[in-house]
Amino acid sequence: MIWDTDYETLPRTELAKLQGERLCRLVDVLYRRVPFYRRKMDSLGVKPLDIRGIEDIIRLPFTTKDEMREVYPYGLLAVDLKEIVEIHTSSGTTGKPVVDAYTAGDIDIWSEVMARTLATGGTARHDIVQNAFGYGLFTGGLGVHYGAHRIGATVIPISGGNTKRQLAILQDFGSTVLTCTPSYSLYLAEAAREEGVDLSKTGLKAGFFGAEPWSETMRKEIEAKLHLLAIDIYGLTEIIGPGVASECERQDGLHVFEDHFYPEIIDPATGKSLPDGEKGELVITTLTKSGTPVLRYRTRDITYLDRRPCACGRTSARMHRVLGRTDDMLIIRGVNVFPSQIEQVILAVEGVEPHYQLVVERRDQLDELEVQVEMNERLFSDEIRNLEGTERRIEEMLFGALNIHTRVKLVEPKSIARSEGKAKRIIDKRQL
Ligand code: DLL
Repeated sequence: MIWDTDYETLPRTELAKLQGERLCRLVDVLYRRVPFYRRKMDSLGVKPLDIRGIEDIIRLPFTTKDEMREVYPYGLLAVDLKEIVEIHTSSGTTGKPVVDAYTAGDIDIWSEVMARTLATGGTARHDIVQNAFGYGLFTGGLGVHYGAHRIGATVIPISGGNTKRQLAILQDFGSTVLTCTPSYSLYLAEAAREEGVDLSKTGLKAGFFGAEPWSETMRKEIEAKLHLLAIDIYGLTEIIGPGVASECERQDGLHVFEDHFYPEIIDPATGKSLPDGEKGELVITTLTKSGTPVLRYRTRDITYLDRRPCACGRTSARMHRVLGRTDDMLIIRGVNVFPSQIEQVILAVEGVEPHYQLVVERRDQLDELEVQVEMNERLFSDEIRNLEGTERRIEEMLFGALNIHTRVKLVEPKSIARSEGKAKRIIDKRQL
């Protein structure tokens, strides 16, 4: 279902015009009100009047996460602090967190783009949304919450974790929509099986999953185990939280809500713009936000864009599901490897679970990658199981896909830690 036909199906020429107008206004505001951006523009010799349409965006400076951290906490504010009604931050696990400060108008935009997101999977007023994204400074919980309110659906703000309670609520309240990370949805499915809860008998019909990378194979697994339509949703704290892009029912790329967030793809090494269809780093500019608007933010997420029309009728550019992150990319003996490529291979193997971890070590100057994959109960208890044979077979499949040798280790069911939020897939011991 299309939430806002006026904007979501706007002809592309009109969309470009609107984006151009919004960009000009944004640049003018940032230059006048935010010294951080004025300095950056001055250093490139660009003035607001040089920007006349959306095509001029490539003249503007990029913004990186490190630069944002340097001006923590309020250096990116484009309005008076008294205009701010809510603040979220990134987790800050690798340094100072990045701050997203919302005005009432920004919360309104967030509610709108999240309503568009939830509507893609058919969420409507009569739906009951079990929101298992974490509430708090993380944007997942409140983002979904505002979107569900805008639609008029019933939201159950259960937040992440407490898996038994999730299952009880799911059955007692007849939740029809589930929102959480893809890895947590599989953990829920596993817990349901153990508790004897038949998920095909619940009211679930759609699930909105994101905040971490997942593969097409993982989607199939989630859809089969939870008996719902699984929609990939994308966003990041620096931009607004979830609500930047979402798949439609066709599940063929994520529609970027381009009237609010302008996407570009660049070569991460040179910063040069890349054409549609070519893989590179996604860069986003917020066209309408007031509190902490962002110019050409380098997301570090790798994807590509497709501006061809979608069968659903929306006219916005679609981004391919995130292929990996520039900083999650493992370089193993000179070969670039993304965890998603490994996931795609192992989830196609009979007898293993969608729970895995990658351990990288350096021995005698050589990188070694160990892929730990959980066996399912059947393989684990099978007396004539041929674990070594299975391990070698997966190693061969991985070699076929990645062209590097890995060591595959089948581990006992439940031995890999489950996460209520984002899964931790990589343990890189090389830095120790
Ligand atoms: O994860 C916002 C969000 C909440 C998105 C709920 C979707 C659902 P951050 O914690 O700032 O914000 O993390 C942003 O997570 O740059 C991506 O690397 C990754 N990410 C988010 N959605 C997806 C997705 C939220 N659908 C970072 N697929 C982003 C792959 C994703 N990666």
